[in-house]
Amino acid sequence: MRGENKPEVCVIGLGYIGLPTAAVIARSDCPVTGIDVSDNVVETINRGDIHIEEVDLDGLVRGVVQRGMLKASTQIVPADVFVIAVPTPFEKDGNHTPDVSYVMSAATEVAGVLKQGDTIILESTSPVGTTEKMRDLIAGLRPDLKMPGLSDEIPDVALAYCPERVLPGKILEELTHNDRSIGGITPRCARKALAFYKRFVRGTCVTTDARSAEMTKLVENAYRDVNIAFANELSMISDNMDLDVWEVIKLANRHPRVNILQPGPGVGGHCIAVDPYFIIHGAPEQSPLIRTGREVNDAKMHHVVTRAQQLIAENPGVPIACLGLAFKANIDDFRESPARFVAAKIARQFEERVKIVEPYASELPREFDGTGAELVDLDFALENCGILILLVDHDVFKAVPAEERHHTIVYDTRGIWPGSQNVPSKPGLRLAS
Ligand code: SAJ
Repeated sequence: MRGENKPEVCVIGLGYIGLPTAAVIARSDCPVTGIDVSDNVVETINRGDIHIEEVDLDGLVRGVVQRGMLKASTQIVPADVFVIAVPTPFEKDGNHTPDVSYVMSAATEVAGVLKQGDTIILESTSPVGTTEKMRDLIAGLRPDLKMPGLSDEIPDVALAYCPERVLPGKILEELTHNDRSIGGITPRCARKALAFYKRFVRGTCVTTDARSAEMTKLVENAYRDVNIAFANELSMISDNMDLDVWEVIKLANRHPRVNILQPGPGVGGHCIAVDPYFIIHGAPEQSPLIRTGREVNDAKMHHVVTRAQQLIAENPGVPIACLGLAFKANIDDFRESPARFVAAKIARQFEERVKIVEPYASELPREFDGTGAELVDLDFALENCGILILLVDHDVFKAVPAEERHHTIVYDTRGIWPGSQNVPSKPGLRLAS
């Protein structure tokens, strides 16, 4: 513990969540050591630079590194509070089985430097029961330390689960101002974690138990996924009924108790497209709706590919531009991106006819190698391509006025260009979504 009770903090995993979290904690004058397996990430941060694109993060990291409040290392160090923010991907079994091995290896590292009075907080999105599993692992590795929830004795260590719920593009703001669920293995653990979060969180912090907090995180994202699936299902139905889904949703959302989300080319990213499976894995028989939501959102990607192929086949020889590869607007994150999936399919089929516009990319992802597709800027696409497949609602695309695209045939999967001209499969029909 540094002067004035400032805990020494160790953040494990310096990715999209870990690095902003480490920087915000350092800004609250708690000295932070960030741990990452990548030498490049560690060197970048110790130079005061960042390896991920996020609003205002560069200035904050530079500031706390220069003040000596944040340093990075590949070697774990003793601390008073350990925050684990490592990835929880799927196992490679193709069954969407949650892989918590990174969490368990981080816990093993922490066990090696753990001491009485320390607090361990898991932030990684995890299947229900993971925090208890971590406790049991550490209890086995450190029989000299009393772990919470295993006996009536006062434990030597506190353990809690506190999910991040930040939106890429608004991470620093939401890290501080979002409400937080703080789930302790015991109520005492929750109180210790609460005291820590109160140092830098301005949102309301609500304590609960670790399992409820784990489930809360998964439920938030599954709720959004199912709602997006409803919008995407509506858009596929509307396509076949010659209806404008954007118009229908706009009108329906005028109802005081209706709030339909926006259709798109599918659901991407490492959260909404992943976390529902953590629930399904834990309750395969009881999650038909959540499972169907996943299936509908994945089906939407294929629906978009089919309609784009139709439109392109009806306009032989016309140069094509796919607009956007990121999984959502105004970010440089291409993980599990439906836009990337669709554009790669189009590129493999139509080769040199295909141009790709992605303001957040300096080169095309590997799956475009050998396709003949080329990364170009927006102006080139507007001047040289007669078919525009709009896949991501980046602000720079939204800003394209109608007169600059009136000569093109548009497939707008995001509904940002109302009234665009199209040559759909049925004459006179506008290809909306
Ligand atoms: N999407 C639609 N239609 C919509 C909203 C989103 O098609 O109306 C698509 C997006 O284009 C994207 C995907 O869904 O492909 C997910 O985007 P998002 O903005 O809904 O969410 P993420 O993945 O960036 O962040 C989510 C957030 N969760 C919720 O809003 C419940 C964020 O708060 C979480 O912290 C984050 O997941 C996470 O890390 O879990």
